[in-house]
Amino acid sequence: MKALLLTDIQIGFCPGGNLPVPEGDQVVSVANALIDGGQYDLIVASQDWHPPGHGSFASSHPGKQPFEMGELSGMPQMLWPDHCVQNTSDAELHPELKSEEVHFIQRKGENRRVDSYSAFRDNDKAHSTGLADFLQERGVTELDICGLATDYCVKFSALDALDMVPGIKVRFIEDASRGITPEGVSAAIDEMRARGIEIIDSRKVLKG
Ligand code: VGL
Ligand code: ZN
Repeated sequence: MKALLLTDIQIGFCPGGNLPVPEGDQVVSVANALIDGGQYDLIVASQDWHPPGHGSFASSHPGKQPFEMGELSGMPQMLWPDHCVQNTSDAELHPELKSEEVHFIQRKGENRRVDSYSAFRDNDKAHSTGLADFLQERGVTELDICGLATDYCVKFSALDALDMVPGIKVRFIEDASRGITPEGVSAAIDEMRARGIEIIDSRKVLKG
């Protein structure tokens, strides 16, 4: 079983959104080509889904600005602009993403006291979303990951897939992904590669 995980391709992470990733919207057409390519038995999307006043928001920390480091439940935490608040347009999947072809949407980041970059578990690793069991139950042995942002949610999801789904093979689709900073992206790619994740582009998927 081959699955595709489309990570956080949401309005909030695209230009014009509250936490825009440079060129974030450019992943949409590539993601749609992957969806249409017919290579995947299962397509999953993750959705950052924060309650108002989430502890990762700088606005929840008096005196702090977005992109400063702070602390959340005793752990160092990058403080973000308010983003992807539940039931706001910022949290919606990108309107041009073929989300009608997505079989399952995994929401995350709902606990105010801990951030959840990974689609599989919170940053403190204490609470799992259930996505690892979902993939394992369906017999997924190969998982391709792409989306936003490479240096945060994509990387953490890819590493957790390896740790949490026994025997799974993980690939990162670079041209279907964008990150917040260039340094963050290259460090994330190095880290993924060092863990045995194959770095590919969408052409490799589409030619079968
Ligand atoms: C993300 C920062 C905060 C992401 C989510 O999707 O990469 N980054 N929340
Ligand atoms: Zn978030």
